[in-house]
Amino acid sequence: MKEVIDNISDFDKYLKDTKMVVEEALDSSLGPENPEILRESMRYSLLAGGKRIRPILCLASCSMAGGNPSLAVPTAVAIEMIHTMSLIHDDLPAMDNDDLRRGRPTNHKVYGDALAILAGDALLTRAFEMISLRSPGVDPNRLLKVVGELSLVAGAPGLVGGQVVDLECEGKEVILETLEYIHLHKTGALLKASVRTGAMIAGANEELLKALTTYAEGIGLAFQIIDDILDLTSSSEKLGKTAGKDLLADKTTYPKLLGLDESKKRAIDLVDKAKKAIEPWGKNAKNLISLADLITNRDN
Ligand code: GRG
Repeated sequence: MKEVIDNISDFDKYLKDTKMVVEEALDSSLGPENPEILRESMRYSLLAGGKRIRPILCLASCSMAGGNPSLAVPTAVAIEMIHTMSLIHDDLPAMDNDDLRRGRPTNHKVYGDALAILAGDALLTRAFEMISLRSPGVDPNRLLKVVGELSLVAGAPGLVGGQVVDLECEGKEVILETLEYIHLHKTGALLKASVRTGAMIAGANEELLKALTTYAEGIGLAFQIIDDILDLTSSSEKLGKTAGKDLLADKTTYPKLLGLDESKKRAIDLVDKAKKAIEPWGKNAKNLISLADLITNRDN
């Protein structure tokens, strides 16, 4: 495996190099699976591109906490597997019923609903295998913490709970508090865990873990606000998924409740607060600070 290049003086290079490390690790994380069609379906979604923001956050956080980011690569891969699983399931006819994801037909459009569900299941369980059985060189106590963190995030207290509330709210008037609940669980929880698990692998102390948690909570909500804005203002080509879906489905979003300008302002304020939480760590925090800016400035 290629060593993670940890160059904090050139963020663009850091991003490109770290993304390459993640892509290579994802590529070698699957197989041989039995039967082959399951492997194909898992690879189809896992290697379909994507910004890889969660694994990059995990590796950057590990570096900031003074750890060797190479040791966090299996966890970074696991997080991208959980994320990909949630996208596959979210796109199913029984959920959001979408046919475009990461610029390609959704998994169930290619492999059928049953295999899409099973590929998601296999990715979710492989994620925990990556951490518990394929993370050489990491203190098992730290790995146990990571498994615990991600089991909460992937389950009822996180992604699943958020998705259930989201489905229950379809076609109903939703207040800001409920919208925030959905976002914090569907999107914020995994982003937060990405940052926290990287630091856990590095053995971060409580003070740093607390600051990183505040940082992650800010960027997690900002990320989803920007997602709502982009759904309204961008195109399907740029997003790689169907644009304008929220409006069509009359979904409650930040722009719907607060307007575009106020939503953008809220995202910027959240990112500012997030950055402030880790600023005391100076140059070690530089990459995570640049990643926070990337979240508000992104166009897909
Ligand atoms: C079965 C454990 C389990 C969970 C499934 C379906 C579901 C529960 C939850 C849905 C979670 C979901 C799809 C949230 C949306 C999060 C979001 C903003 C996705 C887009 O993330 P990006 O922009 O996408 O990082 P890329 O493609 O760049 O990775």
